[in-house]
Amino acid sequence: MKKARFETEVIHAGYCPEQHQGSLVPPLYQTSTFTFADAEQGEKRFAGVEEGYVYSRLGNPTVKVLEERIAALEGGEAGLAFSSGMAAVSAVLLALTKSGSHILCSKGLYGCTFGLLQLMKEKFDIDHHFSEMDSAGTLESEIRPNTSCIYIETPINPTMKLVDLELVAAVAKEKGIPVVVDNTFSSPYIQTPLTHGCDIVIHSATKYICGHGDVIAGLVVGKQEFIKQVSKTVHKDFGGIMSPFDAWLLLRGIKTLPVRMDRHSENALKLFEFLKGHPKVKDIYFPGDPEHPDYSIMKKQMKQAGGLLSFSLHGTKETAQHFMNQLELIKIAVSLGDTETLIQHPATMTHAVVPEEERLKMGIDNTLLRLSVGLEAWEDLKEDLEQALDKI
Ligand code: LCS
Repeated sequence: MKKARFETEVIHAGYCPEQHQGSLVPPLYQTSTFTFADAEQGEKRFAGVEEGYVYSRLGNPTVKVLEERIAALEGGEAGLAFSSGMAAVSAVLLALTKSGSHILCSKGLYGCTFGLLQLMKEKFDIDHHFSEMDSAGTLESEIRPNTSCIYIETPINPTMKLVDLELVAAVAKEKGIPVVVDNTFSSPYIQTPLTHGCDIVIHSATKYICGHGDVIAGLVVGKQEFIKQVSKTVHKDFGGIMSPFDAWLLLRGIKTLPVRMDRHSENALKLFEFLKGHPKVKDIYFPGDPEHPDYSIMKKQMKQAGGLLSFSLHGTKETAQHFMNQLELIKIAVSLGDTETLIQHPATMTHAVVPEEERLKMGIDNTLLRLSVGLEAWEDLKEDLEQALDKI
């Protein structure tokens, strides 16, 4: 199929009905294994001299459609599906490092990614450190001879700080170091890191890609050679693969990604405008805020500001918790990118594993709250926030 516009690719990329009895929707190949016509065919498939499916941990037709679709959307050569975002993160980091390696990271990361880096350090002597990544000079001075990859979240969970992808990619290219970007917060509709010179994209597909809060999944996009290497090693042998049913649900969810993202972003902007001037709100972090320190980066690399914002309150941890408890429509839950608006308290939830000193350095204080703005009528969300703020 010829390359089409994003809104068309989310619906069609990677799938050809003629190859599946004309089925409009990709069929669910809910099978663990595939039969061979004869023993010789089995031998050839295992040897890789004949194309075809063998066993669903090594590949599955439903999952394959999703892998091809996400690769098309991110502008990459190939995709690979995982059982969770963390399975994708750990597979990529294990593929790119070895004992004694060093990983240079953006200043903040999702709590479990932080936990994984700790584990890699303790078990495998794979070191890391956090960088502001705010100038070529800073980056050049922080890259070590054993730096084997640069790992970025932008926007950073949950502080909403941004990293200039072109700046990092340019320095990394000169040094021959791959740049990995966790694109979960933006989805490919808002930001495509590969088109800014980065090498590998990761998604917790649990979030916007799924969009409906009913799947845990991960996706990786990169060069054919890298994806093949991961699929033949960590993916296959550690086995954190995606189930066909989850791929089928994701193929359904992803079709509406552009429509949903537009609405998430519009709703988030409305709530930002309401919260920004509110006397009980101490600080607000939203990339669409013209006063956000990284606003110019947002304009450069993101199509729109997205559906997430964080804000802190005047008061203490208890004030933040009391505020959350007053909400009636907005649900208290981790995860993000769902149709429902969700609020969470990073210091005691998503980033509870990060030691307090490190957490504060990342910019996560005890009153910081993260709002994943859903698809409800923004007026209802605003009224809910308003009545809860009135009670603190
Ligand atoms: N990367 C980012 C940026 C994330 O936010 C998450 C999960 C992951 C990776 C891991 O993905 P998972 O294995 O859960 O599919 N973030 C969560 C969050 O902020 N709240 O709950 C989970």
